[in-house]
Amino acid sequence: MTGRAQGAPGVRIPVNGLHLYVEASGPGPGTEPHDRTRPPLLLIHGFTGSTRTWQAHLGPLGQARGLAYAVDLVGHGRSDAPGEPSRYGFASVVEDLLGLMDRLEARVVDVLGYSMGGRVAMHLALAAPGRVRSLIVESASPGIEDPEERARRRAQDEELALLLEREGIRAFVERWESQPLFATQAALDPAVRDAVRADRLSQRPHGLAFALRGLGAGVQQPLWNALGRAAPAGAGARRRERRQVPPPGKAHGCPRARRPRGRGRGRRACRTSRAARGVPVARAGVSGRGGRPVTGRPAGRDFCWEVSEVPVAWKQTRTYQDILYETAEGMAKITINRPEVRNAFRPETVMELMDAFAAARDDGSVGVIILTGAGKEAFCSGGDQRVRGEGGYVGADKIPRLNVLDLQRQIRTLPKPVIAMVAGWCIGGGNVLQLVCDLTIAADNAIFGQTGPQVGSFDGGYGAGLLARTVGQKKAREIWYLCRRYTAQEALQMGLVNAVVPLDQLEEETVRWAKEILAKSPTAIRVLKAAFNADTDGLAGIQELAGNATLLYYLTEEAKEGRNAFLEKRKPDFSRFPRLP
Ligand code: 2NE
Repeated sequence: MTGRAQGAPGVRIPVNGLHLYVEASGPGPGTEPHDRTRPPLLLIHGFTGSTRTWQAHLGPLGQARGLAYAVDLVGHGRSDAPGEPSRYGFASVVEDLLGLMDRLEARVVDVLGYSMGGRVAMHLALAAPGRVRSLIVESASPGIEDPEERARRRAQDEELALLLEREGIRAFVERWESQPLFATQAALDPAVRDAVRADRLSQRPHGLAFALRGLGAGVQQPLWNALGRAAPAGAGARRRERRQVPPPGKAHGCPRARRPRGRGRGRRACRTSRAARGVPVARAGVSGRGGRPVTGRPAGRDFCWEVSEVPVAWKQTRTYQDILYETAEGMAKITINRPEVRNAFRPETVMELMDAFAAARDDGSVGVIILTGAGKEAFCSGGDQRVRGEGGYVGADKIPRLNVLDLQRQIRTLPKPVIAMVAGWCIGGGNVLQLVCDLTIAADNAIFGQTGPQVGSFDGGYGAGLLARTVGQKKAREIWYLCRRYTAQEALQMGLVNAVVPLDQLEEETVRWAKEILAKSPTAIRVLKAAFNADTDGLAGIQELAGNATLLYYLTEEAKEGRNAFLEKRKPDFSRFPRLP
């Protein structure tokens, strides 16, 4: 981070070769530190605005939310205004905002964007769905659909850009404020109006001119359909209790915010209150409920267009007796469905699980698998003790088995990440199942432990060895020898799980993790999984990693030459393939 801007309450942070100015607001002295499970709120001003746009609101929003940041967009306020026009395009601005989020250690944010800032916010959410939990957009259009109208808008913006460059900021502001759109600002409190005007007059002409050319509504491709496909955190639109939330890409319930038809289409997705136009969110009492995403006020008042997280629309794509198999959006969710026995598994359950994992492995549309238990009471309580016979667990075929060990290996070796989504009891063989998953997201009601030495059993494979690798030798021995129970927080502390979230956010958070992985290179993830296994799984792990090397080799022209030469009954010619150092 860099130093404080002179006379300013914020800091200028270097990102991708320029500095972005940021102001932050958090809990006051003596209050609880920021709750890291709630993402900060990122405020993005409109064209000619700056962090001053939010002056009256940043403090209260930070107090209410735990942490809020306001940023000056490139070319605006106290951020740099570089001379290269390419730094003002949506892609570049989004890249810079993501870099800024990294610098602020804000992996995920809720975003509130006004006007141009709203359009930038939509691009941010689409470019990095895993990093935007919810999006509140005020007075911003997803885009002008009619190409002719878009071209007209571009020409208007170019005219304004030239005015800025030739006649300077004062002439521009006078012209800008004379637009009918701002007529209602006459009714604003004079102090507010003067502040908005002073903010505009303090801008650098070339910064605004470049912003108009790079981020203007005339250059923006319409996002209506894209938003319909991918909402923040990939979740789609939610019809909230307050009703007015639109499905993205569709007209919504705010009477002033219909997808416009005819003249002015795409200029503003909604006309908003006087307060919202002059000083956005003048009454924005943004508040969270139990750590839920903040999504704004009822439409028709300050916030008229809202895209927010919804539960994934899972589709049951295979039918079983003891488990559920559902898929959606690149994920498969496998649920042990025996809540009456705390999701204990019997041989039939394990066989179904193996079949389901094989299906998820073979399904090219699935990139991440979520393993969970039905209900809030339990993830899994291990082997069903009622069917434990002489030599293992006895199923319908009357053969005693410990086939859960095969399932553990299957979860380990299938080349897609498996995330355990754990609520409630995670005990015995159930805990070993979550252990062999790549990642574990736990609800705050989760309880972990082994019971083997109490009920006459043990798992000396992954259950002992991998547990010791995961939590350390001493802790693993404690867990097995004493058969104690551990809370979700204790599990987090010992590295047994990756995150703990409130129970009602468990699926939301797990899906967010899954979608972040889905946005990454599948081959890199696949080989990394094998590499982690190679470190722990001996020759079997090396075999798995080597299998990936062979797979990649098969895809090369060099390997194909060997196969083709054999099939064509000729000598292979490997001479054209390089011997890299
Ligand atoms: C899981 C736990 C702690 C839950 O306690 P609570 O008080 O919430 O429920 P409750 O009343 O104990 O259980 C509800 C019903 O589920 C059955 C119970 O018997 C009870 O049935 P009803 O009395 O209503 O008829 N139930 C729960 N877990 C079961 C199980 N594993 N098998 C059959 N029925 C089960 C508490 O229930 C508990 O401690 N359960 C036993 C945990 C356990 O010891 N699991 C086996 C470990 S060994 C293993 O999994 C394993 C291995 O070590 C090696 C290889 C393969 C497997």
